[in-house]
Amino acid sequence: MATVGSSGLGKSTFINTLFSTLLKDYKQQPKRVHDQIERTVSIDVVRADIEEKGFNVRLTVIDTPGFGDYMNNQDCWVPIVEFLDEQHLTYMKAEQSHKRLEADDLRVHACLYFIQPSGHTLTSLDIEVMKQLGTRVNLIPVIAKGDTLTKEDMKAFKNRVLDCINAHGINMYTPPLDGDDDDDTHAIIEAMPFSIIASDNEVTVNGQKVRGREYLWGVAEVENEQHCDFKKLRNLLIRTNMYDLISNTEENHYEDYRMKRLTASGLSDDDPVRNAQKNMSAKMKEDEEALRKRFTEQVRLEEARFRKWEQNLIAERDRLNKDLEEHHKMVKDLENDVEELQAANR
Ligand SMILES: Nc1nc2c(ncn2[C@@H]2O[C@H](COP(=O)(O)OP(=O)(O)OP(=O)(O)O)[C@@H](O)[C@H]2O)c(=O)[nH]1
Ligand SMILES: [Mg+2]
Repeated sequence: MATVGSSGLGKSTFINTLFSTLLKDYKQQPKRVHDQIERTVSIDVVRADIEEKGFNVRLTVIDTPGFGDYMNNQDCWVPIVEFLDEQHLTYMKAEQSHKRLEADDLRVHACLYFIQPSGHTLTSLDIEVMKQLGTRVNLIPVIAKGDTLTKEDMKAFKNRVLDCINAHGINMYTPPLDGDDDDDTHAIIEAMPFSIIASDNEVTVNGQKVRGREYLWGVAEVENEQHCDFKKLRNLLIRTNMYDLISNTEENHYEDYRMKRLTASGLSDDDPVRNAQKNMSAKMKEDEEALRKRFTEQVRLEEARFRKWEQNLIAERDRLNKDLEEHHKMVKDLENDVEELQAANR
C-alpha cells in the first residue's frame, strides 16, 4: 500500500493511525513511521506483521513525500510514478530470470491519493497525478482531514470529486460485486471517495480511550462511522478486498506494464517458461472446473438415488401397513367367529 498527495494532508499520520489500530503494541514497535510528525522527505517503507482472522499478513506501507507548496508542482509526482514502475520492473526481471522475489516484492497493491478537503473540487494537479496513478496501480482517492468539513459539505464535496474523476476518465479502484456480500460492497462503494480522520493521540470519550482529535466542542473519532470512513477503508484494504487488490495488480496493472515494456523493447510475449506457467494455470483451472462439475453431478446422482430409495421405503411401509391392517382384520374376524361359535354352543 502507498500514500500519495500534497504535503501536510496527514499521510504519515494516517499510516501511524492505521498501524496503531491494528497492532496493540505499535507504540513499542521499533519501526514506527515517525515519532514526531514531521515533513516526509524520502520514500519510506514501513512493514508490520498483523494478524487478520487467524491469518498472518505482512503489511507493507510506502509513505511518500508530499508535493510542496511551490508555484510549479508540474513534475512533483514523477519520482513516485518512477518508483511504482521500478517495482514492476524489478519483479519482471526476477520473473524473467525465474527467480523468486517475494521478499522484495514492493509492487503497490493499493495507492491512497490524499485530497485536500477544500470543499471545492479537485485541483489540476490532483487530476494529473491521479490519471498517472490510475493506469499503474489500484487507485483509492481519499478525502484527508475529514473532521474539517461539515456533514453536508462533505457530501457535496464527495459528489463533486466523483464527478470530476469520471469527467476526466480517471481510473479509480472499485470493489467488485460478487453476489455474496453485495450489501456490504454497495455500502463501501457508496462511501467512496472515503473521508478519513487520522490522529496520533488517544482521547477519552464516555470513559473509553479512543483514537481521535479533540476540539473545544468535542471529539472527532477515527473509528466512529458517523465521523468518517476510516473503518470502511481499513476493511477494504485488509479484509474484504485484500485478495482482489492483489490479483488486480497482478492481472491488470502488472500485466499492462509488462506488455508495454515488451512492446517498447520490440520483444514478443514468448517467454517459454512463463507461457508454460500460464498454460499450466489455465489447465489447472480447467481441471478444477471439471472436478467441480463431476462433484455436482455425483451429488445430483446420489440425491436421485436417495429419493428413489426413499420412495421405495415409503411404498414398502405402506404395503406393510396395509398387510398389518389386513392381519388385524383377519384376527378380528376370527375372534368374532369364535365368539359366534361359543354363543351357538351355549
Ligand atoms: N484536522 C486534521 N489534521 C490532521 C489529520 N491528519 C493529520 N493531521 C495533521 O496534519 C499535519 C500534517 O500531518 P502529516 O501526517 O505530517 O502529513 P503528511 O501528508 O505526511 O505531510 P508530508 O510528509 O509533508 O507529505 C499534522 O499536524 C497532523 O496532526 C486529520 O485527519 N485531521
Ligand atoms: Mg508525511
